[in-house]
Amino acid sequence: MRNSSLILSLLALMAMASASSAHEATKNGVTLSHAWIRATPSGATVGAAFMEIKTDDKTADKLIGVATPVAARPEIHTHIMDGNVMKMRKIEGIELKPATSHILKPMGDHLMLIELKQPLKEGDLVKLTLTFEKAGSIEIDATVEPAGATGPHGMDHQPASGDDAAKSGMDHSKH
Ligand SMILES: [Cu+2]
Repeated sequence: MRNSSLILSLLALMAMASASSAHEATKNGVTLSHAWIRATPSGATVGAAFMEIKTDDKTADKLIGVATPVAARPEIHTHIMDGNVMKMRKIEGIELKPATSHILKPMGDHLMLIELKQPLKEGDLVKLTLTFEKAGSIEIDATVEPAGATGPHGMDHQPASGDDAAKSGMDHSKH
């Protein structure tokens, strides 16, 4: 393929650009951002991780796996209604259409970190590696937020692309 070396150098440039911020990572048209995890009490064996997964307008892909040094058995989860009880359930993957923002958030799709090897302490950074069918593996650092947090960095919800600080419910007052 005569274009393959051009594509490779473009990918290398994109990798260099995204390396400057571990809180956002882009590869092959898939961007991960605002990754966070809830702090766990000591003795807890399970944690949950959240973030935004965004595709560009040429990219359809599927999240098919997650790995992290802090848990032996991470899984992709969703919530379903069982009668009128909300339950979470393991799923094999998450389909991503082009130009969409898929939000992993509390009470929605999330990454379940099962068999934690250590408690997750507020302020820690935890590496998550998400594997996509086409884009391959993408690494991002998740910040560990307080146990009751509903969003990253003092926000009251998981921000989506296009949110700015003024609109995103930024709340540093800690009421
Ligand atoms: Cu779960």
